[in-house]
Amino acid sequence: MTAYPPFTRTPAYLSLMLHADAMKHKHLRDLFRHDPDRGENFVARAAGLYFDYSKHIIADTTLRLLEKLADERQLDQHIAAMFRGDKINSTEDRAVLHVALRAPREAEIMVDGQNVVPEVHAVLDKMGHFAERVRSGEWRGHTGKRIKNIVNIGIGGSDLGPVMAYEALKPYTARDMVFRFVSNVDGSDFAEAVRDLDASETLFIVASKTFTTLETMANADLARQWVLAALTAPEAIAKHFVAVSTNEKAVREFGIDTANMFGFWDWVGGRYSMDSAIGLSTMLAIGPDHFRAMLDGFHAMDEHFRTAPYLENLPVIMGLLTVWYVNFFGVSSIAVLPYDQYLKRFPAYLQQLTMESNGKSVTLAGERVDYATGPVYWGEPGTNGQHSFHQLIHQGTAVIPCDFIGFKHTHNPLGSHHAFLQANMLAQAEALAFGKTYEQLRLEGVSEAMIPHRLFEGNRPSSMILAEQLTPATLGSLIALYEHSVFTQGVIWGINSFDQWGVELGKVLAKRIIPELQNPAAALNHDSSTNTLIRFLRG
Ligand code: G6Q
Repeated sequence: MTAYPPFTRTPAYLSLMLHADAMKHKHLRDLFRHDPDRGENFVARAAGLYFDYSKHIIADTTLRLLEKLADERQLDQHIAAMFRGDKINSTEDRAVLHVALRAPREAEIMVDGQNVVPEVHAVLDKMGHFAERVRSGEWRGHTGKRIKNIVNIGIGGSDLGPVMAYEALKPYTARDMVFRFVSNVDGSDFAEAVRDLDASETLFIVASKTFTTLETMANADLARQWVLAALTAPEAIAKHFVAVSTNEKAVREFGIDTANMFGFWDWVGGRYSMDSAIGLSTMLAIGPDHFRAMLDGFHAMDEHFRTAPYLENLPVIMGLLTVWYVNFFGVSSIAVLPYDQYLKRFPAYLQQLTMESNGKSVTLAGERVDYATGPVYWGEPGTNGQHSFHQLIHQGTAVIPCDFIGFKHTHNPLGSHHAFLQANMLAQAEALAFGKTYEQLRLEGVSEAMIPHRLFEGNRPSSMILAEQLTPATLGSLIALYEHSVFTQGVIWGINSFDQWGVELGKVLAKRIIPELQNPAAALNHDSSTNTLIRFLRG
């Protein structure tokens, strides 16, 4: 890459500053009035997704300037570098190749002189073979009983993706099996997950890239004790535990046969790993064919991101719109509102993907940024959110751009439910954009005293992401859309979206506090608040 100016020194940034001053005085009502075809023009389609971004406070000029910004920040070269396997995660000296996890068998992606695609497919084949054996009942537990229960033990990137995908793809899952997910180092999480399960019918997947994570190893130990308490024989472990990890040695030391270990690589970040072997629970739930369909959905979006011009490119448009609001409108949070109950864990999954990736305040060169970076992502499925927090989005003082996600067809066509759901989604976006004016309220006979309370200013931006149905392929495209949008934002801001040093300090401090809690006589040398709290908790 040739030298290029920092974000706030690009000519496009300065033009966008001036342009934003003008756009802040525009209302979506006027933008739609002046361009009646806006709802058809500000639309992009790719990989089975329809993306309407017409209800954003933008004009053609905004898009041209954002395109220029992407150019000046050399986004295309960064995209090429990621797909090429360059070590763009410089603080960990790693390539960033989640796109290789869904590359077709014949593709070639080189890391350190070696094509990684054959290894990816070898692991997928091994996972497929294993999943078929468990699902068909060929793989038996220690006492000869069929495995009916799968418990995934993992945390963060080794949990949030698998839980989300299991919930999202429930209509495709083996309904005669039970799937549970244990993440927290709170005994209650494990206790509740196994309380009604029979150990002889239960398989644990210990999912941990490093196989050293405190929470996961503590839960894996509990699981081992639980299995041994029921089945007594140490050989039972081999039938009731498999591992997903990059750390073969630690897996062996735990007592899991490495023949039952599914590997992945250091170029897969935790929060980008749900389509690697970390997705073993997903494959067990939906079967290998649906899992591969999900990978195809990811890949379709990858190809679109890699090749489409900026202003036809869904992840690029989405990422640039985020930059537009964060850096030129002072927006600090984005709501994700899936109108599909199966996506109930999608906002939680996105919290990690977006905030662990772009919650950074130094550039790749180690300089402190003098502009805002990653916004807070949060949300809940509609229509539930409408009866709780939407009030603030409609009438609060903060502008919170929303991502609405909806589907033409439901998996459960019951009564008029789906029409009610879709109508509510469209109505929310309409109300946010256009609001309700003083004149409208007056014509409705609302009293002068009540008008300020019932006024909807509108001009609240939102995107609408639609697809035919929530299928494995659609889910893959949707996740890849957000992954690449996050990357686009990171490139514009000049930060490393793929490390997570900010989670380290707390872990180190916790290790020091554990013995202090367990030993009431231990001397305490923290601040007076932490010391007093430790004394309170050790009782
Ligand atoms: C994700 C993070 C983090 C990680 C967990 C679990 O990008 O690195 O959420 O996934 O800390 O790590 P292990 O898989 O190594 O147990």
